[in-house]
Amino acid sequence: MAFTLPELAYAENALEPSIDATTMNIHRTKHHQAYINNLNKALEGHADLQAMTIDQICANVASMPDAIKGAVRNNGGGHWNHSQYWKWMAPKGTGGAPSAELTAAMTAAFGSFDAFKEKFAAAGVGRFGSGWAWLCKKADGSVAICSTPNQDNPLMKGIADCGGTPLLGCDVWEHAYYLKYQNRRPDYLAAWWDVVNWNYVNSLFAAK
Ligand code: MN3
Repeated sequence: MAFTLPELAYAENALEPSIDATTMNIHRTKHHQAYINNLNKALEGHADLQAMTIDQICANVASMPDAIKGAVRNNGGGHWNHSQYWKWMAPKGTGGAPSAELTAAMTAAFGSFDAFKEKFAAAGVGRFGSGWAWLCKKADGSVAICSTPNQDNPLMKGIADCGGTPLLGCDVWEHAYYLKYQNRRPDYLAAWWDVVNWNYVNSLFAAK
């Protein structure tokens, strides 16, 4: 079945002032939609791959046919990453806070919640060019920060340098912030904390 653009759980202007409505609209209906269209096109004629979930597609992309591997990596990653990104955000004041269990894991890994935020932002600011910053849960239950280029993500076995289950990811492509923040990626990342949906992050940490 063809992949489609997921509905937003909030209005396009609901993340202002952190994320402006115009950026949300273009990012979702143009950029994310293009990843979906190109993924569906790449999968045409591959019924076995079309039957997979987007999580399975990301996990197995390294073993896909060479003719479509690059397109599926870029556009399948783009679809998974953005579908989660919209869910990792919520209007300011509604996203809750890290659970006691997640806070304990972040404190064990980074020293404190504030130190986590500094290191996560540094991963985003330090990503040269386009990509994502991630907080992941490892197999042993600990958490770690990493970043990936382009639309790669930690689900991509044999491709991503980092592994684990993504708990939180931030898009640091210029299209995610340039209209409002221009070259000031650190300002976007600083404002982004106001709209993180910790309730969703907590549910991922508890589930996996
Ligand atoms: Mn994007």
